Amino acid sequence: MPETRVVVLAGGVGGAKFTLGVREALARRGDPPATVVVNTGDDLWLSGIRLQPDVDSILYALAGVNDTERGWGRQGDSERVNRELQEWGAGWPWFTLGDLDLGTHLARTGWLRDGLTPTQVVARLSERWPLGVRLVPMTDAEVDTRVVLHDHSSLHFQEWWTRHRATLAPARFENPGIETARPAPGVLEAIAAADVVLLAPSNPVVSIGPILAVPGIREALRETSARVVGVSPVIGGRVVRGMADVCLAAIGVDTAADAVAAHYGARSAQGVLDAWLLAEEDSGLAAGVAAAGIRPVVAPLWMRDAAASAAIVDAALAAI
Ligand code: FO1
Repeated sequence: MPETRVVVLAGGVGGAKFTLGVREALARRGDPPATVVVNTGDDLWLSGIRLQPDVDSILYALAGVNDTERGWGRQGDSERVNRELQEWGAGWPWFTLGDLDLGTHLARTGWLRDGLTPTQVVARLSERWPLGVRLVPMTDAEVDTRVVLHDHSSLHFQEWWTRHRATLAPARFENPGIETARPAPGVLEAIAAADVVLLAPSNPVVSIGPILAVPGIREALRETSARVVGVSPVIGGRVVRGMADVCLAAIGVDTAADAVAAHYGARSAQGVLDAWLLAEEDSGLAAGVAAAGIRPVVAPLWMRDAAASAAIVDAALAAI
């Protein structure tokens, strides 16, 4: 069996679960480690340190040190420093920085100040544990996601998400500076050399969206000889977690597996998808997906554990 080279576009919590499955499926097949291109739109400066939540969610999950209940941060973490920050009125009272997690942010911030690029920092962080995949940020530029409200005010995505729990109706999402951002080194080459590109079942708007908005990445997906396969983040007409339905509504996309596929679009019609994985609960939508020029693949999509996620990856690889 010839090797299958896989690239994954992924966001945070859903992306982390999916990436565990990618690692397991490819290891079992004897394929080389996947390249995981991670969303950096969630990133922020807080109390003078640089946070990269989606990078850290995937890094910690692959290292087996993630807080699986919360979906972010380190398992068994403490919050002594966080309490001090609150006492000083520093940081955000609604945003918890664990002590172990702060170790990551301090290491990252120090290396950035030493002149390393975010790509070099991610590579350095990845050296600590045998992750079994290659992690790369989507870009080295700072393109933090801003949520623009109907009164034209805007706030950082993380404030909207963690303080307001997405209850403020978004008019649109923006990544200031993304117009002049470039894909991180190696991203375009990995997509061009890939046999398969997988879009993780992450938030299509604030996780996969920013990755596709980095100039050159959408074009690379349309030009690569790889097959591009997306996994629906909607199961049975509902998003699995997070507030992706609020995000989808803001861009006029129904919370439906076929609507999200149409949003990404068929490669034969200015979009990026060759195939789309639908949950069994949504098998009735397969004809609509096919009519949009995208090959529907029905498979169980609940990522209960790494084995379930690996089965999704197997279904995606079998589809092409
Ligand atoms: N999410 C929260 O809901 N509350 C928090 O206090 C919080 C802190 C936090 C700290 C570091 C980090 O890497 C992520 C953190 N998150 C928190 C999750 C973060 O909002 C993620 O970007 C989202 O979960 C979307 O991926």
